[in-house]
Amino acid sequence: MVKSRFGKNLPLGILVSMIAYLGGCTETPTNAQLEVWRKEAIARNAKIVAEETKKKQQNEWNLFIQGHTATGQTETLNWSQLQDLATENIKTIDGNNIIDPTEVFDFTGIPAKSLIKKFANQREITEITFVCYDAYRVTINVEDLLKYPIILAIAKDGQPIPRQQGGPIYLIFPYSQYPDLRTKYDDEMWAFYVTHVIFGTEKAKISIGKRELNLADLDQLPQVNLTQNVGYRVWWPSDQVKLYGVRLRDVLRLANVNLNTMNSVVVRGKPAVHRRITQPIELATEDILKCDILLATRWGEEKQLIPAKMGGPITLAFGDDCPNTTKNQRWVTFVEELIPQL
Ligand SMILES: Nc1nc2c(c(=O)[nH]1)N[C@H]1C(S)=C(S)[C@@H](COP(=O)(O)O)O[C@H]1N2
Ligand SMILES: [Mo]
Repeated sequence: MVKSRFGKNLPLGILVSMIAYLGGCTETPTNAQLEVWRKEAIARNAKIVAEETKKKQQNEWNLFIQGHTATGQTETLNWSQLQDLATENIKTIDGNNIIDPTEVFDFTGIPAKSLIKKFANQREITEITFVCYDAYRVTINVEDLLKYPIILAIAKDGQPIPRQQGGPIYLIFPYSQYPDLRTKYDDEMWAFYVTHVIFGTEKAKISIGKRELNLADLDQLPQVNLTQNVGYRVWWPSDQVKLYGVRLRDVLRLANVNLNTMNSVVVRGKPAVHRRITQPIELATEDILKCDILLATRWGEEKQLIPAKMGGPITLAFGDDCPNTTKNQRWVTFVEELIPQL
């Protein structure tokens, strides 16, 4: 864009045509003609603004690498770092292209293998979980990620990947090159809008104001278990499941939150949909005192820790004794933070 003497930002194209008009023509344009040009200029401008906005959204997309990282810290990759890591091209059909399932695209992206080599504490992990903006997640064996060029694509045929096609970061599998891969990792595994890569499962940790509680802290509280259907989105049994954990009210008390003055608590999970300021997951103190709202850390007959594959190590669960309005709220996975509201 060029700064015009009118003080507004005008796209170069409009300026060039204005200059061409001023210099080249002798006839005065009619009002109707001016109106057409004006409308064309507005349309062009709107298109440029829309493209800039899209580019901006993509440029602001980060990828967080967590769990058993080599440094023990979260690694945050910004868009330009992601572009530098996007060294692999994979020509393949798109598992989710229902219009023409045979159409081959040229995807450019970051090989999962290079993320492992660069950032993982490889001895500690057997699987990696990819978490998406919408709380969807997929988990893949490290062995397969090292064996096959499974990539986090950031471009498709040289163009940024639109949201409705899984962008800006889309986990893709080389189906065309390795057709057998499809039986092991079907279309469901092509994860859209990936935001986090988790090596193994993180250590349980939850922050409440300035307090941070770990698994040992939670295990000291009275233990509760539930056997019921769960409200998590994917990769949980669809029938009755046993969940073990602690009551939210006990966790809040342990963190010295005064439940007499707290109005509600906002529960934040890792996935971006669980963190929206405009649509918080907010539980009223009244409900927290009345029914079993749990932070679950274990599940199943063997009372195993909840793995990243299932949204662990900490998930939010509602007991059957909770009113429908409460238990029909989102069952938050990867719970990270409780924010008391006074
Ligand atoms: N982020 C994200 N990725 C996703 C999904 C999703 O809901 N969210 N659905 C999965 C499933 S179950 C399928 S079959 C394909 C296509 O999903 P769609 O039919 O909702 O487009 O994308 C997969 N990737
Ligand atoms: Mo699906």
